[in-house]
Amino acid sequence: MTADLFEGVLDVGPARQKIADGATLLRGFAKAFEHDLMPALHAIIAQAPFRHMHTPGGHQMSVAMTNCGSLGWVTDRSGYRYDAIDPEIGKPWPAMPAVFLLLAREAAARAGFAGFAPDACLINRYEPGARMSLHQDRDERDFDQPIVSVSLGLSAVFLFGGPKRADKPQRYRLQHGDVVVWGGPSRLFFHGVAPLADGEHALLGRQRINLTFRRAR
Ligand code: MD3
Ligand code: FE
Repeated sequence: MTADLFEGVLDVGPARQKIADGATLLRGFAKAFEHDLMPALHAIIAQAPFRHMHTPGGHQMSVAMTNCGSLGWVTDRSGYRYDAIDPEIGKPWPAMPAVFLLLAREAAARAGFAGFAPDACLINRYEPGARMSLHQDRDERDFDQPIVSVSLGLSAVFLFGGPKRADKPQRYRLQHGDVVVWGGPSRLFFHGVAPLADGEHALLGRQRINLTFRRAR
């Protein structure tokens, strides 16, 4: 990426914003990958369609999900876990496309996590009204590995709390192309997404898609 050539030469300023200890916001970072990202995303969805999973408590999630990579995150009545098999299809999740891996690696490297090699990408689809309540991501084996999130389509208000559920969340508007790398202490902070407001995005229409890249094992 051009920005890398200029790193240390030009001040990239607001392009890289530290939002917490270990958390880095890269505004618009994914836009340079958009052209290859969209067809890769469509190919995944064709093989492993979005579905509304159930929480262990029996509630259906308002966010629809699918995965790519050698492992996918799933939830059902028996709990949360990573699984190599898509339970809807009974087959392995689609492979992680090269452009997904490249985007995740480059973003992680820019945030100080060189060598990030995700084995799972959870793909979340928000339609107007969909939300994600405050939670921690604790189903991965090694919390020293960061999580890289990529926002596409309609913007959303991201709620970013602290190490305790009761910590009052800060609100960040995440827009199309924004990438956040969550490592260090922030890796285990509570977070969520406020109900998606209605709107129309030029590329994605009436939805927000979030990719989260993880090292599950
Ligand atoms: C902070 N997804 O899939 S991405 C999730 O927008 C999830 O779909 C939200 O939370 C979404 O688990 C938020 C930002 C995010 C992802 C993982 C994190 C923030 C995080 C892990 C630790 C701390
Ligand atoms: Fe999460």
